[in-house]
Amino acid sequence: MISGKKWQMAGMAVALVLAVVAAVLPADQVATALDDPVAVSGRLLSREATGDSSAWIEIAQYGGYSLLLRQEPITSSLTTYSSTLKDNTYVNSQTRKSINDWYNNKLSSNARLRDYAVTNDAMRVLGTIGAGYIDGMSLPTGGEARKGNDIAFALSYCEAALFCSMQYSKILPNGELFKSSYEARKNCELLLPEYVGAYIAPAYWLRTPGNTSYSAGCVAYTGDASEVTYGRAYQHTVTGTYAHHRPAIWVGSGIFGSSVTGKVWPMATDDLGLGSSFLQKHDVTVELRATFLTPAASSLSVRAVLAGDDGLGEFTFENVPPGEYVLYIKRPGYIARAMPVTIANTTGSKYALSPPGDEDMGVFRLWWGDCNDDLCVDGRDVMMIMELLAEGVDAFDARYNAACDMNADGVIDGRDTMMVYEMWNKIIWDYPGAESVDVFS
Ligand SMILES: [Ca+2]
Ligand SMILES: [Ca+2]
Repeated sequence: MISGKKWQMAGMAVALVLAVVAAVLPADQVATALDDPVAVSGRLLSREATGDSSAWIEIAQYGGYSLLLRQEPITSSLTTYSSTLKDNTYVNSQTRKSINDWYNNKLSSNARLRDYAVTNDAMRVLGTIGAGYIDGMSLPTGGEARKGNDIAFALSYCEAALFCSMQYSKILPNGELFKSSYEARKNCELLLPEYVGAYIAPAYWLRTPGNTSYSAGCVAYTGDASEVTYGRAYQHTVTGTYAHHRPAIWVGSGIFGSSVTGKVWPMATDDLGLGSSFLQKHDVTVELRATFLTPAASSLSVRAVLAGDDGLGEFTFENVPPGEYVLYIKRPGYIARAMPVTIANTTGSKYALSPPGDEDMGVFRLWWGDCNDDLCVDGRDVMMIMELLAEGVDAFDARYNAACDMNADGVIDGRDTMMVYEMWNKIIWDYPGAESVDVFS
């Protein structure tokens, strides 16, 4: 139950935010409607996750949908807004034509982006000049959209101002300037090509017309010799100016995949006064691998973190694409643990993984004694310890091997040997859940 005091504090926080907004923004600033899309900051979808040759940036959310903007323009070449230079309507523009051609003909036909793309109403909300900043807000309409015109589209002026720009102005040269939101600026900083301070061309065209018949909306790198105009959304860029075509698209947020968590034991907890570098040698690494022998990409490889007093650890993966994986858990000196895992194709799911049966009580417990990482505990592991023991190797020695110091006390000695005997003859397939894992491919 939330106490009255907390409610009161929340109310004060809202009042404070409103007061700040009111102080900064001029009177003609129109607040966005409550059910408008909300700006979000810079989740990147990799090339692998989209099947496109560029990564994409999530710039806004609406219900279970995400508005994505392509991190790179369609082509590196700069192009005018329209072929006649005088026509500033998006429907006839080169920008729209190029974006449609890209979506229908250039993007791979089996790109994952197509699996999540949905229809939208962007062509009905192009945005107009001087009508405030809620004019031109597209929404997803949820239909299947693997192909078709205007599934991918140029942002409107208001979408650029609110979701991906550093600053925005109504009309140059005398339009009032506003600083874009934190989220919009973070997203703008992610755009490629990176701003290097010498660009003379606008960054990308918008679908909103400009304030004269020869101008269109645009987000500029630089545009005015007397001002710093990096990342500024304009409605006054001449259609004959050269700029990029950069598509946006509404997708189901399920494209970002699921979060996957679980618990492991035991973690090393005492750094012996040697600092974090000592503990890192004993880290528990957790991966979601395609096969047992295929190391995971960095996005699917994490280190467990301490989650309790008794060496309990937990791991978390974010944005896991749906698919079949081998969960792979490894601490030096411990038998690698593995289990087949299926991540289903559903929006925003959370998976808490645990081993089958009662033996582990929901925790992926690791068995010690496998110094040479051959997935079984036997005399060869004892031999490895004996060699270092004979030379008195400890944590200060360059030859220190964490896999032979299973109790992580900084010394390789008889106590580690005893640990090997405790798990004598255990093999990876003895772990609950690991019976069917193919460790040879
Ligand atoms: Ca072994
Ligand atoms: Ca030891």
